[in-house]
Amino acid sequence: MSEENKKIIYSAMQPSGIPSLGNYLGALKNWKNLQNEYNCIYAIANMHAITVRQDPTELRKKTRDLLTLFMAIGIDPEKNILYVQSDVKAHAELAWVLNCFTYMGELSRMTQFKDKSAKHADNINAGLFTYPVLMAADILLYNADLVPVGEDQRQHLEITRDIAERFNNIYGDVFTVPDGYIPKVGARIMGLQEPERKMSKSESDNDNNVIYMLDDLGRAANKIKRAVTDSDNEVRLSPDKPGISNLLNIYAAVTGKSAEEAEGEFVGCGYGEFKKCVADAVIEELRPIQERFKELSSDKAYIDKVIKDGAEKAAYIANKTLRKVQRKVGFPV
Ligand code: ATP
Ligand code: LTN
Repeated sequence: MSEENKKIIYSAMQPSGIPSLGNYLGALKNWKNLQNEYNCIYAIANMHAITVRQDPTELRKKTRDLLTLFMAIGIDPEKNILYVQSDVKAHAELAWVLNCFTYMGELSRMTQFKDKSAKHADNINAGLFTYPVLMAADILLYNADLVPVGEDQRQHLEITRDIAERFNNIYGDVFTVPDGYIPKVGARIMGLQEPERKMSKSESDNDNNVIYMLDDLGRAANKIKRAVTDSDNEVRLSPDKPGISNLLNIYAAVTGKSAEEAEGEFVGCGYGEFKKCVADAVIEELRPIQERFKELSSDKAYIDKVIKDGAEKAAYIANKTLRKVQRKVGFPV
């Protein structure tokens, strides 16, 4: 299919920490797999990241590291657009306009807002509240058809669609109304120590709960071996076996199988042996990514160039949409 006829994929990730295995299996792995079939645009959502306090030096480093990791996974910056959100001013400008088409009531129903304000009770800022509006601006600026994300972002995609439709109803067909692309397996990886809560790169107090993509591989294997399970020693999927079900999901997502296929492979297998198989699969997935990350990180000039080129390509598309919106609402453009 020619480049012009391909559908547009857009997604972003916050540089709020080193990505977790959850980020990888829920989002990044798909991002890589989609790059041949679609025109893909992937951003580092550093404007979203400052909705919770960040150390400035650290944030700059995490931003570069995340972009480097995108490439280490195999996302090609020549075929796709990789860029840093704050490099493209149109995001902030469109977010303001969309704020005026979003209701307080709908924002206050967002579960991520409720969770984050409970966690950061000393800093419930307006940015945290309007976070989904900026996310809608991200997606709508690029006329995205599909947005590959994990399960936790489903509600934010719904509000994006609502905002787009509301705007289109008033001004005509300005925005493409996007669909989510949520994987069947891996869309919600749970913590290894708290399998009833999602694995999160920045919200965990217990290091053993999360596998970070750049973890020492021996350490990653140990985290899996220490993962919380239960006492009946049967490897099967069940809502009352959240730890084992999570490990089965991880294994399935890494190997590209369904959760049921994975379950079938381990019938009659003890927990020790099962955990070893999961650990081996995860490690073999992470090893080449870590090696490539190390190589790429040493080429500072190349990363600078990818960031600069990405910003230019993204701004070109974003500015076209922004100008259209500004004309529609009556700004003198
Ligand atoms: P934070 O902990 O800083 O809030 P996060 O780890 O939840 O961040 P995001 O940057 O908000 O990650 O999300 C990046 C992508 O990873 C999103 O598409 C999100 O749906 C996906 N994702 C995050 N956590 C998981 C998880 N545990 N399982 C599957 N996908 C996930
Ligand atoms: N809120 C998202 C990150 C994000 C995003 C986006 C995802 C910011 N802008 C646009 C998809 C499309 C999250 O994963 N927490």
